[in-house]
Amino acid sequence: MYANEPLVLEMLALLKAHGVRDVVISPGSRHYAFTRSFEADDFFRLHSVVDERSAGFFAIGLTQASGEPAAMMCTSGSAAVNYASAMAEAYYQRRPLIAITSDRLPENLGQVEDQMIDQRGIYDGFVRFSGQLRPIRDARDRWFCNRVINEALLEATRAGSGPVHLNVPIGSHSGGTFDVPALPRVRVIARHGEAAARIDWQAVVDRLAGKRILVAWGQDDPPDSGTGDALAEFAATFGAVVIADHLANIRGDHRLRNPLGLLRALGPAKGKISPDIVIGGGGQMLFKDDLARLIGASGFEYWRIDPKGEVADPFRTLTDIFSTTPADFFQGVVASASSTIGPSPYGARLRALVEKLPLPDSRHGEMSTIGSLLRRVPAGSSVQIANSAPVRMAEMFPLDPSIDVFCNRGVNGIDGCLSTAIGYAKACDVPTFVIIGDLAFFYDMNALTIRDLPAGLRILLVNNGGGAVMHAPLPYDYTRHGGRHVSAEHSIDARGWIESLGVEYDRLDPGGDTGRAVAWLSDLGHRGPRVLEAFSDKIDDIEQLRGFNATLAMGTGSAGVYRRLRRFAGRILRRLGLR
Ligand SMILES: Cc1ncc(C[n+]2csc(CCOP(=O)(O)OP(=O)(O)O)c2C)c(N)n1
Ligand SMILES: [Mg+2]
Repeated sequence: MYANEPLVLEMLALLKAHGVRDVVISPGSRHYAFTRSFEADDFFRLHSVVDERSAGFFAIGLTQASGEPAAMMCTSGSAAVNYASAMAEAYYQRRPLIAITSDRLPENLGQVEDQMIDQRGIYDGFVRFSGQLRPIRDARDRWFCNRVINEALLEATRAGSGPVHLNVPIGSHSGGTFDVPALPRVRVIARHGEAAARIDWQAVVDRLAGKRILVAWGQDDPPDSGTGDALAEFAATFGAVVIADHLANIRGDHRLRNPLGLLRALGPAKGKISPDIVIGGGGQMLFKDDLARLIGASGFEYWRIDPKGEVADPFRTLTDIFSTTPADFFQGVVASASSTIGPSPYGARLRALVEKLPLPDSRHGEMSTIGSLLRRVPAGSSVQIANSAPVRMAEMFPLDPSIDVFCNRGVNGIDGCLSTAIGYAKACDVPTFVIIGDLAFFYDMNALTIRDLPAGLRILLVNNGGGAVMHAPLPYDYTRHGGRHVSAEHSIDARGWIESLGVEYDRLDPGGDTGRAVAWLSDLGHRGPRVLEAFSDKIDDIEQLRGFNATLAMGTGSAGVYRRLRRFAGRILRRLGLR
């Protein structure tokens, strides 16, 4: 019988699933629940070696003989340190050694606890992967430990092999029950081929055939034509559909228009709307949390395409990693798909839903000014959007397929957005439109002193007197107070600074002629940078976004409902003295 201890069960089930048979155990009671559970399973070949230095080198010998990974487990403190020399040897000899070290609970560190040192990172410099586990108390802990153990075991044998470390905090080394008759079914992550040639494409096609497939792509450079065509063909073959925000730079009918709007409108997916398989790649996704809400409960598999083969599990259902380029993956699958595969109706079904989504109305404010500009940006230009509300609002509007879109979405900073845009515009001979809020602008305003600003640089500065997006999660009764410290309310404008630099400037006030102002900004007949500062109110702006989202969530798409909601929100704000 196995220990009635979820972390022990998860560890053993995954070692077994990844084919790790040899386990070298050094004596100790801290890991007794593991030891006794290993003893209960004939799959494992157990070896007892007292000295942890010797145990490590002994395990290297096992890997030399079998060509397979070997695990070793010891107690905490100097025992764990004593694995170090064998770990260093394994690193340079490229041997798949899995060091599993017992530890005390992290909160006991430095608290006069017996046999406890800081074991995080003790093999740094000669280990491929270091995972810090935690006791499993709920589903989130279980997902986390499952992912980290999978990640370590995948890394041990990847591209030439090497040592990995899993540090296991154990609360108590006495008691415990051993009445679990079988290991649980656990999620096993597989990594397919470091080279496209090694992937069994037919097996991949068999798993995809007849399935509802959603391709969810994150921020990426515009795909080359080979990749773009391969994705389009893949979507057509399987009836798949692509959900990606503007920053993914994917164009074509297979990409859903207005993904954020669709996700808001759908709510948690049921039945025919829920995907069977989600295929992902690229970087950050603006709507990751919304997408997780949509598909979270539907039990889908998540496959990740990543040339580096890294483990990223944003929806906690990762099952397969393809270490290939997107072009290799989509071409490989399509080449093996027989003509008898009928495309599933999934893509067409979601596209039909998108057709019913409304666009935001044209009331003055941040969202409508951004929409007006995006409608006028000339084909072949680029758009650089700053973090905060603008990047979310821009998502509500369609864009000409010739326009490339960028944003510093790697870590979502409001710093440096203007500098990045100017760097891009200088190196790239296309008109560059920057959409930026006031806080992001003033943060990085000295970027405008960069010499020789590009002639095609056009900046829409949406000045709503603070950080509108900061108000989105605030409760109504705090909104009034939140202005000072949460959203850094101010009444600064940029005119003086911009004109002092000799850059052309115009302003757009509420009630002003948006069409004329936006036409001025996007007039490429003029050679030289321009800034349009559009003024609005940050609470109004965020209310418009909230109201629009609420309209979408009601699923009617009716402008009437939107107006009713706005009136309702207005009444509440007036009652609270905010308007
Ligand atoms: C360097 C950095 N500091 C703080 C934040 C937190 N933050 C995110 S959005 C935002 C407000 C931005 O306001 P603004 O540029 O005026 O855009 P708005 O939401 O008003 O359109 C802040 C402070 C951040 N992302 N990065
Ligand atoms: Mg602002």
